[in-house]
Amino acid sequence: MSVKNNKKILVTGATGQIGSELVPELRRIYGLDNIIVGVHKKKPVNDLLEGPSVYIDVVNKKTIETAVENFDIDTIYHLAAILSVAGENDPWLAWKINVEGTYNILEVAREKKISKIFCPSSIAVFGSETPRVNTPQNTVMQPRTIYGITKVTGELLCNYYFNKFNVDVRGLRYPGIISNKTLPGGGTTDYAVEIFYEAIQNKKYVCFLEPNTILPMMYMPDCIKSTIMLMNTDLSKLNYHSNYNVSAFSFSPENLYDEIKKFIPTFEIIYKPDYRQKIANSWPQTINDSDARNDWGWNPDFNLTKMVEDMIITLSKKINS
Ligand code: VAH
Repeated sequence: MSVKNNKKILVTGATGQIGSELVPELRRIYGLDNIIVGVHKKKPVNDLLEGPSVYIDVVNKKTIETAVENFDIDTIYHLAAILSVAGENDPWLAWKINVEGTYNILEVAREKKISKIFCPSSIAVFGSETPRVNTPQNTVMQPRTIYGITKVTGELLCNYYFNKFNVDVRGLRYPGIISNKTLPGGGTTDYAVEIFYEAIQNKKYVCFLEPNTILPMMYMPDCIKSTIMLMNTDLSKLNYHSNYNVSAFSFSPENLYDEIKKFIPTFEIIYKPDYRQKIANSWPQTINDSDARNDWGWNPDFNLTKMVEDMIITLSKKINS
C-alpha cells in the first residue's frame, strides 16, 4: 500500500531510539521508497541504510524545505529531540532543537501544506505540582526540566498551528520507552534499557535511581503501534491533537529487577541514585490514558512480564551471536 499519490513520509531523528524502529514499520506499511530517513549527526546503520535518506538539521529551516520539495513530502514524523538528561547538560541546545526545530517543522508544514505532522510530547510535561498517580489528560503542567519546558511549549505551539492554520499535527505524551534495537541516549528512563544489557552480560547493574522510583513505561512495539494508530485515526474522532496521554504499564527498578531475576537468578543490583533521581521524582508514577482509549481505541499489547521476556530473549540472542 503506498502513501496517497505516492507522496512521501519524512522521519526526522530517524536514527534515534524510536526512529530506528518506526522507519522499518512505516516502510512495511507504505513501501521502502516512500519513507525518507532524515539524517543529522548520527549516521544510519543496518537496515536504515536501505531506502532514501536526506540531511536534515531541524534548526536550519532550509534543509527541511529542500527535503520537502525534492521528495514531495506529504507527511512528517518529527522525532528529532534532546531528552531530559542531555537537556539538563545543555539547556540552550535543548531549546534550539526541541522548540526552534519544531517551529521550523510547523512553518514548513504551513507553507507547503503538508497533510499531517507527528510531533511527540512526553510525560516530562508534568512537574512536582501534578498529581503523580493516575495523572489526568488535563492538569497542572509546571515542569522544571528544560526538556519538560520544551515539550509543554511544543504542545502549545502545535495546538496553535492546528487552530490558527489548520496544520493537522498530532502528538503523544510518550512514557519511558524500552527497546532492544537501539540504545537510548540522554534519558532518565534509560536505566530500564541499560539494565537488560548489564544483566545478560555482567549479571550485575548499578542503578542510578532509587529502588522504589515508579515511572510510566512502554515497550517499543506499543510505542510504534500507538504512533501509527493516532496518525491513521480520522481527524473527526480526535478531541486532542498534540498531547494525548498514553501508557502501558508502570514499574520501579525493584519491580524490574524482580522480573529479570526470574530469567537470570544470579542477577544482582546495586542502587546509587544520582542527579537523575530529582528528575524522576518530578514525573508521574501512573498515567490516565482513557481519552486515547476512548477517542482512537488505544490498547497496549505488552505488560511488564511480556516485555521482560521479549527483551531477555531478543537481547540474549543479539549479545551472544
Ligand atoms: C527521557 N526517555 O527519559 C525520555 C522520556 C519520559 C521519559 O521522555 O528523557
